[in-house]
Amino acid sequence: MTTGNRTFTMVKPDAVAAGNTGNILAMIEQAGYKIVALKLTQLSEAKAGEFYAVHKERPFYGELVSFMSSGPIVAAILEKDNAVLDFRTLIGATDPSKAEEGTIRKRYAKSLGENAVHGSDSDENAAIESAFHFAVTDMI
Ligand code: 3AN
Repeated sequence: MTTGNRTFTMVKPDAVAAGNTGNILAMIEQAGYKIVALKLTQLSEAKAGEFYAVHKERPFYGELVSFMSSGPIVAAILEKDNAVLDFRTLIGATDPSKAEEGTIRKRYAKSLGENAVHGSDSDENAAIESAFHFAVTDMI
């Protein structure tokens, strides 16, 4: 894996429940990403807590963990040049009311908490988050 060409994403429980998984994956592919690993899964509260441990001290941590374990998610590893930064642009601002037109969150996010999609914020976290969800043998 070349540094900088992979990112990790989750279609969050709100978007999976609303039937938007296919549309979101289509937007991702149309933006030039190749899907190199993909699975439908559900996080336990413990696993969601571990995934978001960096936010442990934040006031929304409990809400975030309970939401992220509330239903199925779709986890994926995506490949493209400049994957992490370009994907942050594609998903848009954390708060969908501040997200640019044409972004995934502008189109599909409900609120700051239920914001449709996750995207890694650095190459280092992309690698950590990918390894959290996938074995090397799951990746193409
Ligand atoms: P992003 O997902 O854009 O990287 P982070 O890392 O600041 O945003 O936050 C992680 C997740 O925590 C967000 N995707 C969102 O679901 C949730 N979150 C962030 N801020 C809030 C907030 N003020 N209230 C509720 N949930 C929040």
